[in-house]
Amino acid sequence: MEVIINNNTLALVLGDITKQTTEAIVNAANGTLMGGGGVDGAIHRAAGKKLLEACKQVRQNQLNGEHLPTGEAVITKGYELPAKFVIHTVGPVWSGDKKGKDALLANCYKNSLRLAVDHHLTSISFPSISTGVYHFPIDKAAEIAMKTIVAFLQEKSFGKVVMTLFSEKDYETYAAKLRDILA
Ligand code: AR6
Repeated sequence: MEVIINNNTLALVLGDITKQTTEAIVNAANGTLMGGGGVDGAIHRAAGKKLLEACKQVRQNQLNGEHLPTGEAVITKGYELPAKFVIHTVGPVWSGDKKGKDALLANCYKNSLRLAVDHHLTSISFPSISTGVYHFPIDKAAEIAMKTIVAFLQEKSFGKVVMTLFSEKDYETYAAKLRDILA
């Protein structure tokens, strides 16, 4: 599915984000930035060892050794990936007190897009942040992601945003939300 919003393209695709050829891909990381399972593991495997080194540098130089807070984003090169850059963000974990989690998930998309703009990038691919190991309900997550991206594209002259879904069910959920928002 592909729609044009204010001269920008928003595409939903079924596939593997490590294969995407947008200038940047977004990683659903954890605060340590030291890799993990799911999409994070796939990105680190495909990018090669230098990505972990770059993440260590970011922790040291930009975060004073601390974890990347939930909802925030940092950028590294993409190394062996087709994408030139990886934007790492940390989604909220769906457990305990759910208050404020919607806003934190929206921040992941907003801050990743802001970082892409700051680096003069014109294309970016997102995975479905927080809906794997972090258990954010997909229906809610899809609505937040699509609303945030559509609002951004309505405001800005950016280029192309690709939402990369890893299962047909996820793809259908995001597509239905996007159709609702644009109706
Ligand atoms: N391409 C696109 N999407 C993918 C890929 C891929 N190659 N692999 C998985 N997905 P998750 P989270 C989908 O668990 O919920 C990690 O261990 C997956 O099907 O990767 O934000 C981190 O280190 C799901 O729809 O991320 C963190 O500790 C979506 O990506 C934690 O998991 C997100 O699932 C982050 O959890």
